Amino acid sequence: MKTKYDKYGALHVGPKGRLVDRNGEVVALHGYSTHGLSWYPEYVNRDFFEQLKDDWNVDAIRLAMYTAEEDGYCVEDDANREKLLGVIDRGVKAATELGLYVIIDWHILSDSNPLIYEDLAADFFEKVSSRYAAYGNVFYEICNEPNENCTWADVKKYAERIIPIIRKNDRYSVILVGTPKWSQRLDEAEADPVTIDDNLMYSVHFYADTHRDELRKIYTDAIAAGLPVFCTEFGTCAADGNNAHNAEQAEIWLDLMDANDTSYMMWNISNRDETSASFVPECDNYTGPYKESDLREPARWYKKRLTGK
Ligand code: IDC
Repeated sequence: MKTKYDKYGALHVGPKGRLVDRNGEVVALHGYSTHGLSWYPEYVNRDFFEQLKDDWNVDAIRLAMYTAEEDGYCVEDDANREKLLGVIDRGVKAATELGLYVIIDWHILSDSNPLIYEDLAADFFEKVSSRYAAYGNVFYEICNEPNENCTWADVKKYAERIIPIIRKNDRYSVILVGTPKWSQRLDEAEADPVTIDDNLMYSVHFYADTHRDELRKIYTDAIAAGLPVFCTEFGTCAADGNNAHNAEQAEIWLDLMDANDTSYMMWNISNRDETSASFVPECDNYTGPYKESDLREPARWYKKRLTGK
């Protein structure tokens, strides 16, 4: 059977900021994000990804590597960094074998400004972009969520350092750039975009029980202006990853994104005891197959949304 990658090939940013395939046809990806790779590496395996692909219609995986949280890439030793690079390698190879797209996510969060660890980021993106230069299915997300004490000018400065490092190795991959305020301020990127490269998209993140019309307006204005937008993370619950699953608001969001061919990735693959996790805590099966009762409500909702079942 032909995989998504066989069908579309390497993607790039086309007219009006839309993601397009090798023939210039508009494509939107629908995926799932891992939880932190330091904490939940078990889910990064081919059998699990295959199930996401076959039973959920997922066509992309986001590998979320925290940088500053416990056991993150920047706060531990070289052995830990090698371990994380190994998990990424396993994830990229599994995704590639299955014809899935894969995002390598430099998951800043408590390190709110990507300039804090920019030297380590430069070294990391040099490593991964040289390693995966020949892989047409890899996206690089250079900073998950810039937040407190971080301006768009800071993010832009960081992007202008990291992008040339990636491009020296890999001329064609799509690079994803986070925006201020936990990846909500597309308007700031639109007012002063990164101009050194034209195969970039800007991230917007929403959590349906927290973010509503105000963020939707920022998003629709950015789309109307032709800004390339990719929703690299969303949740159906509150912004803390927990509390109520708000299916009604989540439907409004995804209908809007579908209408604009925006790609999206749901947070998160794990059995952590929180609403946004895909599996109930009692489920410690990392390869599948899964029973409906293993799934939390948002995961069941997403599966139905993507497959109709
Ligand atoms: C949350 C996880 C939670 C973890 C916390 C801090 O769900 O288990 O304890 O991070 O590491 C984001 C972030 C994402 C957050 C998520 C929910 O990108 O890392 O995950 N969220 O709070 N932005 C908005 C929400």
